[in-house]
Amino acid sequence: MRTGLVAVAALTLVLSVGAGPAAAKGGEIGGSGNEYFRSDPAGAPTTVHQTFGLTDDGALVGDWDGDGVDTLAVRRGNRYHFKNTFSGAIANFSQSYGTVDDEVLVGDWDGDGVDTLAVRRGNRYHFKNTFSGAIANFSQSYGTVDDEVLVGDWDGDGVDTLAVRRGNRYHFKNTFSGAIANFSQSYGTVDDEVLVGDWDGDGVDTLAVRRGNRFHLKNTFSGAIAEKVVTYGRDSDHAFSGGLDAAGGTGLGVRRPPPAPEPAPAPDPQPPVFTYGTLRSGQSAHYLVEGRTSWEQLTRMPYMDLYMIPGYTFPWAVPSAGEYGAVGELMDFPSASYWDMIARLDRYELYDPSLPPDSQRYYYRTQRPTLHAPSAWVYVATQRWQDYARSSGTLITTGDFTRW
Ligand SMILES: [Ca+2]
Ligand SMILES: [Ca+2]
Ligand SMILES: [Ca+2]
Ligand SMILES: [Ca+2]
Repeated sequence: MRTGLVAVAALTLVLSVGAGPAAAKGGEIGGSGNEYFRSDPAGAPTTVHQTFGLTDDGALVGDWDGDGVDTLAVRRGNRYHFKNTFSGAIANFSQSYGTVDDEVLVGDWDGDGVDTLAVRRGNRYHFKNTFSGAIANFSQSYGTVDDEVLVGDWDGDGVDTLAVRRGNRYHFKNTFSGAIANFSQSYGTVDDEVLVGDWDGDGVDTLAVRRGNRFHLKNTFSGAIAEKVVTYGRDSDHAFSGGLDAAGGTGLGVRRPPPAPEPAPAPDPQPPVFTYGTLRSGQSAHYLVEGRTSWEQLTRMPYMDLYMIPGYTFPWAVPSAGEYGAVGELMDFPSASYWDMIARLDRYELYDPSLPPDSQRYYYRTQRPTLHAPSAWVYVATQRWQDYARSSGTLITTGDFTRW
């Protein structure tokens, strides 16, 4: 995949050819994500890969500076942030227009080569020819409130106008007055996603339908057969159209949804036990587990301190804010004997799993992460013993009972 840097260099080359009519058309791109991929009109592999805005922004494409290149804008409420290049995170300028609930359209309503906004309310459209001021330059009623609306230059005069879709029938309007369509066309099916662009670079915008990642490009207003079929992007992408250069007609683009988060691993039904005191290798109670483990690993348990308490010869695990934590050994047991071993350790620690933590004699058993296991059983001092350890005990500063 080519990088954005390469694409910008290519763009500079193209710009010297000279500006032509804007070619991006229509409404918001839809979907989510802040990664955009663009291709040239021939449907070549990605020539621009751009990251812009936030994943939940509304997104639009248009020629905001009249150089013949269609670029992105993002919408947040009724505020629009326009970008004139394919790289960099900062918008070139911004505009507020309409309300947060308006459906927004992009087109070149006055034929000056610059795309601007329009908002739709029901079947009434309020067109703006500049990027400042709240008042529409003119308005038009067309079609019904239920119509899907498209924008394009259907007659090649450089001015974008509306079309409405009803099922798979499209009613094209070349002017901003009058209720009667200039002409109509049937294309594709009622379920097709439709795009508008000048696929053949003759200055006239026509339809394309998208099925999965295949785009059926139509260059005329009659006949059911696509002149060209292009494969681009992924089924899960949201598609749009836009011109990458001044001369070559409209290309395809996709907005890619952010990757789904990795599913959390299933919790270990038999996590290892983190031993930090007398159960450790060489310590007085190690005989309870010696020769019965399936796996052992020296490790640390962050956010756990070890204390000695006067009158006792074994350490007490006390939750703390310390990232270094307690040193100990992870011990796992064969699956067949696992719960027998846990029961054996519970008895040794005087832990009764049928009682809540505060009802335990010394310790309660809970799970905590360690450096070498996402979760491990650990016997933690009950709240009463935690308080006593902090007030009257001695912190094992090394975190290691065997080196204290
Ligand atoms: Ca531009
Ligand atoms: Ca314009
Ligand atoms: Ca026109
Ligand atoms: Ca055309």
